[in-house]
Amino acid sequence: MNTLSFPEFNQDCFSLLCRNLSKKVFEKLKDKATGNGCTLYQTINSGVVNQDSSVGVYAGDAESYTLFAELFDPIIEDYHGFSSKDKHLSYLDPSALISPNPDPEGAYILSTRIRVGRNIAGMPLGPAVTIEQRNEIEGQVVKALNSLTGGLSGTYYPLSGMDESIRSRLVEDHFLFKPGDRFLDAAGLNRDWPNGRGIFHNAEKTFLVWVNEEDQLRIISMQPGGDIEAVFTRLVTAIMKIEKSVPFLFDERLGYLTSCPTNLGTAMRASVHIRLPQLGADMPVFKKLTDLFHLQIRGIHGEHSESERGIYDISNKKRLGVTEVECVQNLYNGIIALINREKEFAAASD
Ligand code: ADP
Ligand code: DAR
Repeated sequence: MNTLSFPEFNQDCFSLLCRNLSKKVFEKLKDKATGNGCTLYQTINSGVVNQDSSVGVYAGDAESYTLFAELFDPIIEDYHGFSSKDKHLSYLDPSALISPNPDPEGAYILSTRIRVGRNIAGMPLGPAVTIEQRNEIEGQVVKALNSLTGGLSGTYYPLSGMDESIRSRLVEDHFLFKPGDRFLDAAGLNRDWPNGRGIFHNAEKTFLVWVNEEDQLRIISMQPGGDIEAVFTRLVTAIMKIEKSVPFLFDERLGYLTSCPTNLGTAMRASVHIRLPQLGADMPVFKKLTDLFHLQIRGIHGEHSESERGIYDISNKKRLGVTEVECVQNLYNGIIALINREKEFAAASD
């Protein structure tokens, strides 16, 4: 057991960890461990080592969310606006969307991607799995994926032994995860890399599944253009088929459980790559608009990356306390507002 002294946080640390870990909570939790041996030390290490974290904590298993609730609950409320008395509801019906293609001419939206994180019921989360458990997860998930038919049928490519030029091209083309970053590393999510990790995708690369990255599955639907309903429909079909043979880790209150608390609930990130050069030149206005629709701005290579050529990754920020349909509808409504403002700025500059 790691006997921990209260961590030193820099003056400019703004993570949800340093804002919510009081000395009182620390003293209460520092000597506790879950049935899988997950400790407070492991849970907070990423945010202690990386003081530029936005969140700074990762759960090692489902039990961590109850054993360390005095730290996780305020972080969850801070990020999602979801209190310890709230209950998550899931609603995965694409027919409930009101989302005709917002950019049929393709003047703004380059591509649409919707992903969910999932973990396996009965297994620890990534920070606490053993190498044997991770291999068992890979085997179970790949068996389920190889049974998919029609437009979802495809091939699994383990990261171990993958040709470096193929791997880097898949990352560059936005299909494959980047090698685990320092935040994931300090959380124990990169252990035994690249063992047990890989990617499944169909021939068109419109349906993909990441295996054993930050979560045990990242189920992804994506395609060029702005047909959000088609992307969502493909994703829901895939989720329903996979869940028939792979039991997902689900909590009545927190929804689908993930290692990072920002992904709890729907564990869904619905995004577009969208060209907004005028808005990009006025970030205060851009941010005000995205905040209004609970949207997040990322760079062209996802988290911790920069935009290029005025292209941004815009996605829903809230994932818990909203349904999957609301995540996608929030994104859609926000895109309409962003495109309209971009047009106004362009007209004004003519
Ligand atoms: P995640 O979305 O899985 O949490 P990231 O933000 O790191 O992880 O994004 C993963 C990859 O998905 C990155 O290469 C990113 O460029 C790509 N991506 C995200 N949204 C889109 C999109 N709408 N179109 C194409 N690629 C996208
Ligand atoms: N680096 C972590 C990321 C938090 C949200 N993103 C995830 N889970 N990929 C941080 O605390 O900044």
